[in-house]
Amino acid sequence: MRSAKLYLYQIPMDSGVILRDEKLKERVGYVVQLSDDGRQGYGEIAPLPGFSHESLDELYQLVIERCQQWIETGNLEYSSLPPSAAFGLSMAQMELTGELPQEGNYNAAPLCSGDPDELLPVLEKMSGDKVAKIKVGLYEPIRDGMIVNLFLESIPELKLRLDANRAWTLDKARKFAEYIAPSLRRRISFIEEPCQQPSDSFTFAIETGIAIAWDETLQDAVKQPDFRLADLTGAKSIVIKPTLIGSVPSCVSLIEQANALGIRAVLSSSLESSLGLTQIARLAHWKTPLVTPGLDTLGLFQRQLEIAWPGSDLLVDTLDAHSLIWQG
Ligand code: OSB
Ligand code: MG
Repeated sequence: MRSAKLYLYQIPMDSGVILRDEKLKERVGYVVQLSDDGRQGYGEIAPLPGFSHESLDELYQLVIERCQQWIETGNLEYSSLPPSAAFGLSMAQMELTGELPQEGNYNAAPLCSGDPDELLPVLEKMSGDKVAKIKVGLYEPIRDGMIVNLFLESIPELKLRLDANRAWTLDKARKFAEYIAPSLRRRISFIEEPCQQPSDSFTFAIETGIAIAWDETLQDAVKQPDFRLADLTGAKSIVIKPTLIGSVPSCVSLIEQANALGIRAVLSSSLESSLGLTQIARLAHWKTPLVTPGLDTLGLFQRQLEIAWPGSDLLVDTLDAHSLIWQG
C-alpha cells in the first residue's frame, strides 16, 4: 500500500554572508514523505530564494500530481520537474527503496569569515583534510587577497576553498591574486566563479595558476538539453548543489562524468534543513568518498528538522511540529 504526505516547514535562520543580496530570516520548504508497506522515505524540496528559478507555490500542484501518480502506478516521474522538486522526490524514493546508504560524510568544510584564530580550533577537530571555505568578493579584492595570504601563511596544513560568486571583473580578480604569494597559490584548492564572465574566470585561472571551480556556470549549463560536462572546460572542480541542479540520478551522472574527466566533484549545500543536508552528506559519502563536501550551513539555522546532524546540539523539530498540507 503506497501513501504520501507533504509537509511545509518554516525555520528561523540567518543566512549571513552566504546570500549576498538577499538575506534570509527564515527558510521555508516542503518535505515529502513516501510510504510503502511500512517503509518510509523523505525528501526535501526547498527552492532557495535568489538562486532557484522556481517557487514553492508553483511546485505545490506539480509535486502533488506526481505523488498521486506514484500512489496509483508505483511510478515516480520527477525528471521533468524543476531542480528542487526533482531532487526531493528522487531522494524520497531512494530512501524508501534503501538505495541511499545510511553512512554519511559529516566532515564538512567549515565556512569562515576572516579570522584565522576562530578557524584554528575548528580545524583541530577535523579528521582528514584540513580544508575551509572563505567567501571573497564582499570587500576590496586587496583586502581579500591579504586575508587569504594570511590564512595560508599562518596555518601551514590548511587548504582553502574560496567563493567569489562572480563578484569581480578580471582586473579586480587580478588585484586579488597579486596579494597571494605564488608559492601559496597551490593551497587554494579552488576559487568558485571569480568573475562575472566565465571566460574571464578561465583567463584568471590560466594567468594566476589559481584553480577555479564552476558553481553558477554549472547550474546554467545543465539546463541545456544536450549538456555534457566535457563541454564545460577550464575548471578542475565543479560544485554540485542538488537543490539547484536536480534529481539524485542527474547529480550522480555529473559525478561520474567528472570522475571520467579528472574533475573533482564537490557536493554542496543550498541551505537545506538538517533533513536534506544529512541526505546530501550520505550521498557525498557514497558517491564522492574522497572529497570533503561543502555542507557547513546548519549553523545558520535556529533549529534542525526531524533528522539530526551528528554532533550538532541544535534542537530538533519533528515534522509534526510543522504543517501537514496534503496527504494521499
Ligand atoms: O555561494 O556557493 C555559494 C549556499 C547556498 C547558496 C550559494 C552558496 C552556498 C554555499 C554553500 O556556499 C556552502 C559551501 O559550498 O561550502
Ligand atoms: Mg558558490
